[in-house]
Amino acid sequence: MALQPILEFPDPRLRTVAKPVTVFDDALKTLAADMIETMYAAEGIGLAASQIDVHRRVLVIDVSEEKDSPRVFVNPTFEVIEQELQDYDEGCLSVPGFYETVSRPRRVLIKAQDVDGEAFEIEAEGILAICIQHEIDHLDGKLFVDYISKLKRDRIRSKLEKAHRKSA
Ligand code: QAP
Ligand code: CO
Repeated sequence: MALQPILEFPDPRLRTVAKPVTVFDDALKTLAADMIETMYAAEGIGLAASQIDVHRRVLVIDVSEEKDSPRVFVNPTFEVIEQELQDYDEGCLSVPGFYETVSRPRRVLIKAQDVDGEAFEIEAEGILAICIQHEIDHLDGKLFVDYISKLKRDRIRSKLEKAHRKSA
C-alpha cells in the first residue's frame, strides 16, 4: 500500500471528469487500499480518486466515529429521495483549511458497485449523504467551492496559491 499526494485547488487536474471502471482487477483493489490509507493519513472522511490524480469513478468514505469502517464505492450514482436541503459547513482535503456552507439534498439513494463489481444500493442521510454527493462531484470535476460566491472562491484560490508558492 502506498500513500498518495493529494491535488489541491486550483489544480486544473481536479476538473477532469473521471471515467467509469470496467475492469475489477487487483489494480482496482490496490487503488482502493491506497485511497483509504491516504484518506486516514490526511484525517479525512472521504476521498475521490480524482484527488490523487486517478481519473476513474472510485471513492472511499469513512464517517464512523472509530475510523474503522471504510467503504468503497465504484461507479457511484445517486437519486434524491427527499428534496429537502440541509446546510453543512463543508471542507475538502483538496481545499485544506477552508470551510464554507453548502446546501444539498438531505436523503439520497446511492447505487454503486464494490471492488469485485457487485452492485449494491444504500439509502443515506446526514453526513453520509453530504459526503457521497461531495465525492461524486469530484468525479465530475466539481468542488464545493463552486457552490459559494466567486468573491469567496477567488479569495480561497489566492490564499492557496500563495501557500503553494511558499512550499514549492
Ligand atoms: C468531504 O472532506 C466532506 O480543510 C470530505 O485541513 C466534507 O474529509 C464530507 C479535511 C464535509 C462531508 C462533509 C479538510 C482535513 C478533511 C481540511 C474531508 C483539513 C483537514 C475534509
Ligand atoms: Co473533497
